[in-house]
Amino acid sequence: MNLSSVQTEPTRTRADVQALLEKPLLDLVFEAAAVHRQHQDAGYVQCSQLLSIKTGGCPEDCNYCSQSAHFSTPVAKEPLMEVDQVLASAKQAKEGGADRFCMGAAWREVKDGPEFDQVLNMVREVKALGMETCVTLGMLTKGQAQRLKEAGLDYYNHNLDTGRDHYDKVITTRSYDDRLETLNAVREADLNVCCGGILGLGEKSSDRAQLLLELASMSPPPESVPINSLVAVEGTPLGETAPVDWSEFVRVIAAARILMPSATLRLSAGRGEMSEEAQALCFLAGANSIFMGDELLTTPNPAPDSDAALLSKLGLRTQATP
Ligand code: SAM
Ligand code: DTB
Ligand code: SF4
Repeated sequence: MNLSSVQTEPTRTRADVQALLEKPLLDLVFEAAAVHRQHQDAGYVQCSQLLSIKTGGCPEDCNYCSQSAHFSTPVAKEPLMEVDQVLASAKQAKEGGADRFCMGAAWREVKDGPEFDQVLNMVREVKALGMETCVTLGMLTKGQAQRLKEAGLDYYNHNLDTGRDHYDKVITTRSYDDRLETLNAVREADLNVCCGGILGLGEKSSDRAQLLLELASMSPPPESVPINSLVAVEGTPLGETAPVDWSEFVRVIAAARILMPSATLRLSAGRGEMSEEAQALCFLAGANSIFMGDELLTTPNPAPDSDAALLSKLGLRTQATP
């Protein structure tokens, strides 16, 4: 399969994507780098910062998650944060150079009422700072998506996590189709879709191909695609899982870039366990976004100073670059 067939072939199959994932690594990276340079400014990296606005006690049983009430993890349940606290954190993120602020809640779904109203206020206030806004709140209806849009939301994050065939080995409290239904509601409300997955959930290469195909087949594909490497959290069923090899991570980034040339492709959770060299290869293969700041939602992220040093070594610019 050559590059042009990957880009223009309308009936791409799971086998095609798997063949792409299995190419000699450097050929794959070379192709992805070429696609990246054709479609995007390859010298620019978008920076988002996360905040967990409602931590722990989640009724879902996602096998990887520190916040599920089904597992005994070091993360305690906390109430929804106050708007002022969230705003202070967003201001700090902006001063630190983040251009997008992403607020995450350990909810199964959005429920109409005072807590949702409070989240709408958070979105309004963060937007008023001049930052891009993103939330991830679990399942939601089209009406709720519309209210978020009216409040100034730019992106809704809702990950498919893995391929359809592997999904029920990771999560049993909701279905793949539930996930797709929320993504439709988000799209219908004219919000930007942020949707990606996690590597290291015990999936095979064919499951990764299935996930990538599902993402690339959305019409249109997600504007933002986060690729996470599992952060193994003590107490979760995946807490003892061995880390994904860097070369596997690079493969998925490269294939995602070839399949979704215009997306913002985020090298997301797991950078803390990745060498600078592996991250550099991911940027070459088309990653053009990171989470910045000391913390993801409940787990550590590389320190901002070390990220700034890495980006500077690579000659990559962010919105904060003078
Ligand atoms: N509860 C909402 C949901 O699941 O959509 C929003 C928050 S949830 C923590 C957001 C995403 O973070 C998940 O879909 C998953 O892809 C990612 N995630 C959670 N825990 C992770 C972990 N330990 N390692 C890597 N990614 C993780
Ligand atoms: C995404 O794909 N990764 C982010 C964000 N979207 C919400 C979350 C990563 C969470 C990592 C584990 C934690 O810190 O709890
Ligand atoms: Fe809940 Fe989201 Fe964690 Fe799943 S990933 S347990 S839905 S917070």
